[in-house]
Amino acid sequence: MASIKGLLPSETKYDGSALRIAIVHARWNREVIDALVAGALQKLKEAGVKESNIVVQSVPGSFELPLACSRMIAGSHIQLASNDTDLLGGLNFGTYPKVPSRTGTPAPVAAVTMPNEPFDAVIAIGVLIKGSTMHFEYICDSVSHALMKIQVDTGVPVIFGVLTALTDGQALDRAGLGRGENKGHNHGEDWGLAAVEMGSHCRRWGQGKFA
Ligand code: RBF
Repeated sequence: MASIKGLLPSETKYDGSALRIAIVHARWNREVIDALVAGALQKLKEAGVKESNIVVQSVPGSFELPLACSRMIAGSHIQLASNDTDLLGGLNFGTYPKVPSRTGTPAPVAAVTMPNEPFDAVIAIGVLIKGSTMHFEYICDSVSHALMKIQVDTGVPVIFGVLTALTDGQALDRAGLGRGENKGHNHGEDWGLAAVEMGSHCRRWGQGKFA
């Protein structure tokens, strides 16, 4: 019997051409990671995200992902601020579109080029495979809570691209690398689409538009 489980594709096709997206991935379990990152990149590009607006960074393991997301989101705002003529402007978590942080310092409307825009979404990709110690449980729990906290605190969508697999086979299946007849589905593709969808929503919602 067909399973009812899973993500129904969105009826809306989101346009990523104006979005800036970061991917940060761990290097543990590299074969699976590489497939997931490739899947996410493929869907970002298919949605129109420009290559120059995609930043990819790596960290050692999944435990490092939350800090990396947090610093990259902050860094993208600082990069934006340093481009402003208003020296105190810019650090502006969760507010889209960018609005001046103060009034009274008339700054010429700068043509802000895309590579200096803050990230519209960050995709955190890691692969945790259960071993014989409690490491797995601690890392899964702390990383998922920390990633959720970052997105809620900053207002920047953090896409949860962390596989928590009980076996190598489960991890391979979820990256479309299954060794059996069925290769499985590459969840990195869903994360790329989720980043474009959430980035688009947050831009609109930040402008008070809900239609
Ligand atoms: N990182 C992962 O991304 N996936 C893993 O499956 C994973 N397993 C680990 C198992 C053990 C016993 C240890 C000590 C670390 C593991 N890490 C794993 C690395 C972890 O996320 C982190 O990079 C290191 O603990 C350094 O902070």
